[in-house]
Amino acid sequence: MSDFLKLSRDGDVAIVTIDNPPVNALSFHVREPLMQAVVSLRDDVSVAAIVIACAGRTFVAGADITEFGKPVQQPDLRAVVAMLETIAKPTVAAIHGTALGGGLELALGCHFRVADAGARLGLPEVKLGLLPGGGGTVRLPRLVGAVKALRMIVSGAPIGAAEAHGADLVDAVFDGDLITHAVNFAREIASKGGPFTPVRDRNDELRQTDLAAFDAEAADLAKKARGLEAPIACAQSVRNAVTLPFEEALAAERALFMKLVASDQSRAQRHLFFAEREAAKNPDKDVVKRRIARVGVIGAGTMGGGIAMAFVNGGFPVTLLETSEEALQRGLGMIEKNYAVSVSRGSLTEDAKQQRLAQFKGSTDYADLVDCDLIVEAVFEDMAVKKEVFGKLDAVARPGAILATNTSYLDIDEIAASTSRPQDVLGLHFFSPANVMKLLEIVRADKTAPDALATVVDLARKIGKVAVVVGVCHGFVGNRMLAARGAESEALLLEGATPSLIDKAFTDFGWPMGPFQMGDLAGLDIGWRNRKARGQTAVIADSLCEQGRFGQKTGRGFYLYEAGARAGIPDPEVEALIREKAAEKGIAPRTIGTDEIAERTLYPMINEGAKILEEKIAARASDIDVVWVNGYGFPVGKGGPMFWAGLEGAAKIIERLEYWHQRTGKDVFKPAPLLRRMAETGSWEAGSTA
Ligand code: T1G
Repeated sequence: MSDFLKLSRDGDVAIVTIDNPPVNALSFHVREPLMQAVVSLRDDVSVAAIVIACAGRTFVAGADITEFGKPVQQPDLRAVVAMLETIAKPTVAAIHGTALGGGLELALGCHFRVADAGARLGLPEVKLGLLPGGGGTVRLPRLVGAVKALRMIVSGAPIGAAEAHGADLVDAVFDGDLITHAVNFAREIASKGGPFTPVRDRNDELRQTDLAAFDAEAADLAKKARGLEAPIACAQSVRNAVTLPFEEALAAERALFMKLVASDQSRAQRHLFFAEREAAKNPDKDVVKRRIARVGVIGAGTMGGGIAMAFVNGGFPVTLLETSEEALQRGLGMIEKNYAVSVSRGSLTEDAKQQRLAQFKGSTDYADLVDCDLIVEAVFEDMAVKKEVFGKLDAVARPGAILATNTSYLDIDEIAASTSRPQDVLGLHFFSPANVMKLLEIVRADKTAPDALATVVDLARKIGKVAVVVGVCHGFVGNRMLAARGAESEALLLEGATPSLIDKAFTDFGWPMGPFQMGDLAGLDIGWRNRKARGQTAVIADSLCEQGRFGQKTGRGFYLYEAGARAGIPDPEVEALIREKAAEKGIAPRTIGTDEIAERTLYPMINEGAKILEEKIAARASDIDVVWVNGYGFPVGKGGPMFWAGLEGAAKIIERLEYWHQRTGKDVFKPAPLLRRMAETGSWEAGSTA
């Protein structure tokens, strides 16, 4: 039939096998022969039933994302599904691995769906700034009900085969040889005789929809959209399925899809999809990786405990080391508490919790790290302390063990040089809480061996992290740009802005929270200690810390926190302190607008990103976007700072940076050469090769 699609027979059952590695995306070169196959099998009287299946590791994982933004080649997915629904003999989709997006929509075009027990089914288009454009918003509610469809489509989260069976999305779940089961299932159905009702004509579920309950749920979900268009469009399209005739709802879905696919938000989220995969690619895929069976973590504090959980959750037993039994028990207690919270939320069973806890071995003796293949240090952020720990590690760790530091700022080349094995030293910069946050900045030091680096890049995927390899500089990629973004925050306060005004500008932009809310959450004392260590000052933040205002943990920071409250309220004392410090510096307050806030915080951050690319600390601009979206909450709908710079316009950014450079004389505003080249060429990469 074609290289991407095979036809075979098992007696009177025809099997259509899609074979388009790596994930059987529904590219045009699949859709065309698929359409031909559907038509020929429909009309072949010797065929009593049709099974649609896939070769390789998964069923169809969606439409081909690389085709978006290009002219659509016919037949498109909707035409293939519409043709499928004209078939009178039973059609059965045999699902293994994942049936996602257009893949599930293709399966919804079949009369029946059977799945392997390990299969996952979902419509994740919202994560690409889209909605299901192949009829998913109109057909899925007809099977699982409008509210469940709404939840599945607005979250984009896949469900397992058992849940899908319970929701009538799949008709049977099998273990073992799926194709044989599917053929037998199809033959049995055919033997019972039709008619077989296409999903499009199944309206019973929809008729039971409580529209008021649906709208309440949709309104709730809309609140969490934070300016993203796709979740709203998804909810509207599912609602149309309830209120409009099938064809009208399908046409409305198409119109919404076409609007979203052309939007900057979807382009941004598609950029991130490929950027994450590019970043995770091993710089040296042919190098032989080291074997990692057991992991050691030094320090059982907030970071150490979270890192240890990340490895255990990823299937690795952990030796957790602390300086004293008391500190060790405190750390293990915190870990147990965290798992107990997951059990209470239903995201973990009590059994699973016990199994995971059994993977931890606590110790206060460095000698117990001798059987660890990777050891991650997460102790106090001080160079002397780090060197002392690496000195001890150098003495006890087995030859070939990888020695990693979780420092957020410090010079890893200096730490490596304090050992006799710098080739085994690198940075694994986790983000707090380390068992939750996706991002992992992997810091390649000057002497880090390629096999050590390749080993941890692979390991990151195994523990569910989004990895980005970066070079050594102060603060690496994320924290270095964070410093540039924060450089003007204090100046903006002194000149008349308030913490809540600046934070509102950030949340309006799409961030989960602004810099002052984030500071209060993380603890103002961390930055204070770092500034003191570097001989730097921040008049307002330092004054707050001198008063013991460390943020949420002390109930007062830039905001006031009533007992147990996570949301802070503006504190007149802080505003008075700001005015007092401004007066001391002879700065008269003035009105500051949102544009100015963006120009003096986001533009310097992008400029710093350009310098990071110039210095080859990051391999590509999209890596910086992956760092910021997965580690610092940069809005996904804007694609990350470097992608957003393209939307905002590099020429405009340069013009405003030059204005503030002239006005303030501050280097943070001096446009980087690569930013200028980006303005000329329109791309960071083109600029960086010049
Ligand atoms: N289109 C094109 N390429 C894709 C792709 C897709 N849908 N999915 C994956 N790839 C590439 C990916 O870039 C990588 O390439 C390789 O396949 C392996 O992927 C009309 C609008 C299925 C769970 O959103 O979630 O259908 O880097 O590294 O970790 O309604 O891929 O090797 O060159 O991720 O095993 C909806 C997207 C599309 C699912 C497998 N579908 N894919 O994860 O492998 S929109 C999705 C995934 C749609 C219709 C609409 C994951 C996976 P390279 P990988 P993995």
